[in-house]
Amino acid sequence: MAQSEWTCSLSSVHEWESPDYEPSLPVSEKSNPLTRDIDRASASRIVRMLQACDAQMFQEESGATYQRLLSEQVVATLMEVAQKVEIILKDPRDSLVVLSGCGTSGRLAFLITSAFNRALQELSQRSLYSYIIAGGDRALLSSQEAPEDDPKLGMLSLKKVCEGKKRVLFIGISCGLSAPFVAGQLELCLQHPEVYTPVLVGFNPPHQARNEPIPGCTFTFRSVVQRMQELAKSHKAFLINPAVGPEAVSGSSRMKGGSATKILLEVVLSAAHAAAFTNTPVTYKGILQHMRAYEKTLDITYAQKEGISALLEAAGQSLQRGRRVCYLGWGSLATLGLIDASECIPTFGADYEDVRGFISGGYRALNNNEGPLGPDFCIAHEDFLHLVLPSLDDRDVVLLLYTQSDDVSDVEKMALRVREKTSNLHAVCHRVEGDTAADDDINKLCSSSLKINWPPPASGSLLHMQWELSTKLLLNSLSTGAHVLKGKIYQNHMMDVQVTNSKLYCRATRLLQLSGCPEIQCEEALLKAVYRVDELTVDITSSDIITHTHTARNRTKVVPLALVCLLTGCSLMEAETHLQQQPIVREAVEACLA
Ligand code: S6P
Repeated sequence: MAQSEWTCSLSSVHEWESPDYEPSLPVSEKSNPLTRDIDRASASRIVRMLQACDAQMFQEESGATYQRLLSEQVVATLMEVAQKVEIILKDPRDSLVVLSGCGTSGRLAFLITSAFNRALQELSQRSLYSYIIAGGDRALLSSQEAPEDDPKLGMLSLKKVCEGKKRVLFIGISCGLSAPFVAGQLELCLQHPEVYTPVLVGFNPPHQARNEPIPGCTFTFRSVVQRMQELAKSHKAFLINPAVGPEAVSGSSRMKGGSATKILLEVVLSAAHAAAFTNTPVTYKGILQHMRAYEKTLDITYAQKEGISALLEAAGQSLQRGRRVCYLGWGSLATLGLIDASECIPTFGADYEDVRGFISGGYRALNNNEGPLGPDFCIAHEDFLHLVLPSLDDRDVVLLLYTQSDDVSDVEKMALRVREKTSNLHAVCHRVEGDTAADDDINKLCSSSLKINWPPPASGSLLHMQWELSTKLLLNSLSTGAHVLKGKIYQNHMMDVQVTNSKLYCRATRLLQLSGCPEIQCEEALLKAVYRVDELTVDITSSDIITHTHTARNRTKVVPLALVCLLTGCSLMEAETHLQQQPIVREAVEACLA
C-alpha cells in the first residue's frame, strides 16, 4: 500500500468518532469514511474496504465518546448477564431466556437460540432458549419490515412466549436502538420486574437511541433506555451497547451489527454454559479470550482476500447479466446462506430469485418454530434440484458451503449434479489444520475452492461458532460486493431502499438530502414518489407514516425517482423514463448531478 493511502486510511478509520462527524446521526446510520468510494472500487478493493470496516469492531476505546466491544464496562456487563443465565441454567424451573429482534437481529436471535438449545439437548437438558422475530418465521427468510414499527405486537409476542413462566431473562436486540417492536417488549419487562429482567443489545450510545414518538405509546426507545440505565445501577437491567463503527453501506446493520450481536451473545451464553456445566466460573479473562478468538476469526477469514475477491467478481458478473447466485449449504452454515440471501431483497431491492439459499435437510434441519412455511419458501436441496437447477447455465454462480464435519459425500453428489448445468461452481470449506477430508473430488469439480484452515480449537463449539462468523463475513462481503458491482450503491449509500417502515422512511428522506435540497422538499418529493402523484393532496399530507410506508410496500424505485425529480425538476413520468434508460442507479444519479 502506498504511504499516502495508508496515512489517509489510518485517519479515516477513526474519523467517524469525532463529535463533528455527521453529528445528527447515530453511529449505526452514519456513513463510513472508509467506504466513501466503494461504488467505484474493484472487487479486490471492495474486499479490503470491508475488511477494514469489520476490523473497526475490535478497535480499542480511544476516548470517552464511545464504549467499544473490548471496553472494560462492556466486558463487565457481559459477565453479569452470563451469571444471570448461569443461575437459570442451574435451576431452569419455570424460567426462560428469550432473544428477540427485527430483521437481521431476529434472524440472529433464531440462529443463536438454536445453537444453544442444541448444546442443552446434547447434555440431555430441556430447551431453555426461545426466539422472537417480528413478523414471525416468514421474516427469517424474507423481508417483513412493517411489524418492526409495532410495539404492541412486540409485547403480545413476548407475553405469549412467556406464558406461565415465573422468571424470564429477556434479551432485546436492536442494533440502532430504534425498533419500536423491541421498545414495546422492554417496556413490558419494565412494567413486570417480578418476572422479567431486561437486557438490551445494540450499537449506539444511549443518547443516540431513537427518540421519535411511537404512535399510541407514551414511551420512545430513548425513554425506555433511560429507565433501563437507572435500573442498571442496581443490576436489575443491563445495557450492552458498544459502538462498532458505521456500516460499510450506510445503515446496513445486517453486517457489523449482526456480526457483533452474534459475538456478544455467544460469548455470554458460552460463558454461562461453561459455568453451569463444567464448573468453569465466569471470568473477565475468559470473556476477553473468547472475544479475541472472534477477532482472530476476522484475520483467518480475510487472509483469503484473493479467493473472496474472485468469488465476489463471479457473483457480480452473474448479477450484472441478470442471472443468479445460489448458496447450497449444510448445517448452520446453510442457515447463514438463507439469511444472507433473504437480506438482499430489502437491502438492495434485489429480486427473490437473484440470490437464494438452500439447506440440506430443508425445514427439518432449519428446525424453526413454525416448521415448513409453504410453497413460497422452498429451501431444501431437493427444491433447488427441481425448481432451480434445470434453468441454470454457466452464467449462474453456485456456491457450496460446508465443513469437514458435514457429509462430504453428499456435497460431492450435489457438486456433480450442479456441474451438469454450470461450470460456475465454487466452494467454501472450513476445516481444522491437518485434517484430511476426502474432498479432492469436490475441488476438481469447482472452478474455485476456498479452503479455510483453522488451528486446533480449545473447544468444538467455539470452533463451530468461528466457522459460522467466518461464513457470515464472507457471504455478507460477497452479496454486498456483487450488488456494488451491479451499480446498486451510490457512494456508500443504498439509494433504492424500500420505504417499508418508519426507520427506512427517515433514512430515505435523509438520502434525498444528498440532492442539496432542504428536508421539507425532500420529504415532499418522497411522498410524491410513494403515491405516484406530481401534486400532493391534503389526504396524503395529513396521513401518518404508517399509511405512507404501507402504500410504499407495493412501489419500486421510490427513492431514485424522487431523487431524479429533485435534481432535475422533472415530472415523475419523465423521471421514470430517465430511470428506464439508466437502470444503474449510481449512473442515473451521476448523470443528473452532471
Ligand atoms: C439491516 C436489515 C434490517 C434490520 C432491522 C432491525 O441491514 O436489513 O432488517 O435488521 O431493521 O434493525 P435494528 O436496528 O432494530 O437491529
